[in-house]
Amino acid sequence: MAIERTLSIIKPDATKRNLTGKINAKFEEAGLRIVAQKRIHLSAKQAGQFYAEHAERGFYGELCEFMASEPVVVQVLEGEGAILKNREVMGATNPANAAEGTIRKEFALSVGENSVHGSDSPESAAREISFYFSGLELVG
Ligand code: RTP
Ligand code: MG
Repeated sequence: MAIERTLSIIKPDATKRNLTGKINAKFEEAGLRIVAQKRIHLSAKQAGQFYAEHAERGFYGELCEFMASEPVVVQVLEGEGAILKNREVMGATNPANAAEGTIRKEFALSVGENSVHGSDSPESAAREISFYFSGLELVG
């Protein structure tokens, strides 16, 4: 399988509870290398731009408000099949459906406050990485 990069976000519910290190350990144990990482505080407008694909969904306003409520850690993960591998390590969107050992099973509070985001395709990974990072910030 090819080496890929994917965009990950450690969401406000997790940064607030000091879970960044525990979540990063899960990525590293799965063979995902953190090649870029920074802590930022999104405005609701920036969160809205990032999640534009969900603009018509009922939870959009709540999602944008939540993502702007506290700082987040945005990061680029690299590894073999990183996009799918990261989704596996994250677990299902709703923690009630997430498999044992996944980040969302262990740490998520609800379907909305579910601790992590991960790109869902090569196209979204490329778009989402360039939303937060310049080429100079990516150290392979
Ligand atoms: P993500 O984009 O954050 O990695 O999560 P995902 O692919 O598993 O889920 P997606 O369908 O893309 O939804 C994006 C985020 O919106 C929030 N959400 N809330 N209240 C709800 O029913 C609901 N559904 C989704 C979650 O924070 C989800 O991760
Ligand atoms: Mg998604």
